[in-house]
Amino acid sequence: SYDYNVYHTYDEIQQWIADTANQYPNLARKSFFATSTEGRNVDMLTIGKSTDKPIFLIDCGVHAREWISPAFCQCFINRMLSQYGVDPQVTRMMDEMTWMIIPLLNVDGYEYTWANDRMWRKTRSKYDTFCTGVDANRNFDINWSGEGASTEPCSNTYCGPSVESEPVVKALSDIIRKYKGNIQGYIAFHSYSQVFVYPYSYAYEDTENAAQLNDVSSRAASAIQQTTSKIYTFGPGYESMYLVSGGSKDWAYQMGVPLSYTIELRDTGKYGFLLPESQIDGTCQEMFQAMIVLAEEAITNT
Ligand code: 0X9
Ligand code: ZN
Repeated sequence: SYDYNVYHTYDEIQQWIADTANQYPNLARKSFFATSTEGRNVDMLTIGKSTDKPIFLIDCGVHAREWISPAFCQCFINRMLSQYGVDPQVTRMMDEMTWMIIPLLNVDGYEYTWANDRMWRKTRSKYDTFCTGVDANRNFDINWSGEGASTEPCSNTYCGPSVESEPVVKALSDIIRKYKGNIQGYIAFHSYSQVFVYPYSYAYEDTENAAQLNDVSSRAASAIQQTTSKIYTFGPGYESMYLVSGGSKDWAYQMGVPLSYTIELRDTGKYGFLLPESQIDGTCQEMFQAMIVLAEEAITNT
């Protein structure tokens, strides 16, 4: 059976998505999400008992080198599917919400981290003679190309030649536009630094529900500490070390998603992006407890 405690290649993840949908036909559905710049398929798994409940949208693997992110999406989905009808909390999460999850968004970049450069971050689109790639988390339609993004193609935070120039960013934006009003929660999983980041990141400004976002992340962080003793911090993006323009969670919030987060998974810098596989399980355990808190908030918010 599938080993959730190792990192998998793009091909293995694609196969896993198909196998998972086949294994749980009543709880999971695979759909085409996007074709990447280099022509790879990006798939989405929609999971839940019904497909018409309020939506929780999750993406993993926006930044190629943050391997723990797609690993988390896979173990999260596996736990939801395998514990349905067994664990009452999972059953409630699956009964009351429709989960739309893209386990690996930046497929081209991810493939490149396996084949060529483990520390690659961006997509693999070529808009420049010398430098490749766009930072997918600077390519959304929120203060695009503003502070905290670079217009220089060689920069690791290059915002791209235009808004939604990246096919995977366009596809994620399209799905948020399509289900606008029905999406209660949105999370982009990144690494590293163990932090719950909520809007805004593009400006020194608080959202109308800042107190709620703060309270929810505080409770999620407590749940984590009780599970693995790991410390996660939380706060608005502008409070962290740098501003970010064109990021997905600011854009999702602006489109009406009340609970919108970037979550930075393990660790705090010892291994950084090169998090050992031995820490996948602990990361999954702790973040699952946080997801229970976030899901409950999303359910009672509706
Ligand atoms: O820079 C980013 O896109 C995110 N960090 S990462 O190391 N995963 O690349 C941070 C996005 C959250 N916003 C802020 N920290 N302001
Ligand atoms: Zn990232």
